[in-house]
Amino acid sequence: HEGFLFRKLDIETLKKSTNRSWVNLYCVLNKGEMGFYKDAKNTTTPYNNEPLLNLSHCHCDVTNGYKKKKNVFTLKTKDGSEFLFHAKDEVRGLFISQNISEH
Ligand code: I3P
Repeated sequence: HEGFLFRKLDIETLKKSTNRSWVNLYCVLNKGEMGFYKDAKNTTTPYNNEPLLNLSHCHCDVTNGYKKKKNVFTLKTKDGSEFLFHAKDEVRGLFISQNISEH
């Protein structure tokens, strides 16, 4: 599974992140890990050199308090970071978050 999603880093290792803008990233879900790339054609160099995210230690939530956009789900990581992901519609948001949660 792969595709573009807008992503915002809300909390970085338990602290409010300083880089708070939405970034359109090419997200690749493969073997229980998620990688983030600026460009769909180049999935060898990750965005910001971020390591692959091991999804078995992550938690998704579609019923979060974010009100400014619809179809936003959160992903909490093991190290206490929290991403917001903006999906194009509700079905896609549910589908993606379920896929993430299955790992
Ligand atoms: C951020 C950008 C985000 C916004 C965030 C801003 O500014 O406008 O879209 O989040 O607000 O800090 P910049 O691009 O200059 O970093 P929302 O879209 O969720 O409002 P925030 O700091 O209240 O999260």
